[in-house]
Amino acid sequence: TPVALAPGASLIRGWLDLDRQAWIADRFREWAAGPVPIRAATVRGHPMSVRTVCLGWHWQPYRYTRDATDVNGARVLPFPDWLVRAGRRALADTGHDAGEVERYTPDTALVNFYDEHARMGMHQDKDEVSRAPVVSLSIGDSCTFRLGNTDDRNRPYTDVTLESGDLVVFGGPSRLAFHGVTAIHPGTAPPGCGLDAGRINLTLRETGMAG
Ligand code: MD3
Ligand code: FE
Repeated sequence: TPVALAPGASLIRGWLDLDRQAWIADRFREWAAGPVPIRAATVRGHPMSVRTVCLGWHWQPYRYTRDATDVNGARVLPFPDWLVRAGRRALADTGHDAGEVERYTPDTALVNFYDEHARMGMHQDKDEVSRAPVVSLSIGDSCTFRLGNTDDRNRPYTDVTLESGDLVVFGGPSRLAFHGVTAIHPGTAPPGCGLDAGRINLTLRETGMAG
């Protein structure tokens, strides 16, 4: 049953069972190996503490490309159909209407890995042309996720612990809200989730890019 975090933002705890979490963690290890290896993106001259591998389109701050010209020049892996279906099911399960569910065609996943020291500062996701919802899936250690508002990076905000298996859908007025990850909680990954330490977060997005 979904819990509203804010207008347009819904959380479903334990949306992924442990077997699916472990299966996705295995896929993560394959994606991370290449053709474009997982890397810390560089923002204004500094490497992020989070490491990211992309599917479909490659995110380089602050644009999407097909080739990872900031890493090794290779083309990113295609966006798999099973993630399109997962994205649609996520919208349906969080109460989005049938028309929106049918139209939703995520074409990009940003797959983030956090070690126990990694953080993500408050930011807005504005690099997509589409304003379709973002779907977030968490696996491994829990984190403190901070959801702010659309106007002021600093306040007000609500903090929520995201745990392994949790789904969050960010649409409507929450789509352009500031958000970040303020802490990882080491040792909280549940046995059987497929990750011994650290946190994986997948975000599914529609870029709105042609072709
Ligand atoms: C709210 N990732 O990749 S997921 C990101 O846990 C990102 O890795 C965080 O922020 C993570 O850009 C947070 C939750 C999330 C993702 C996208 C959003 C929340 C969002 C877009 C709009 C509003
Ligand atoms: Fe974000």
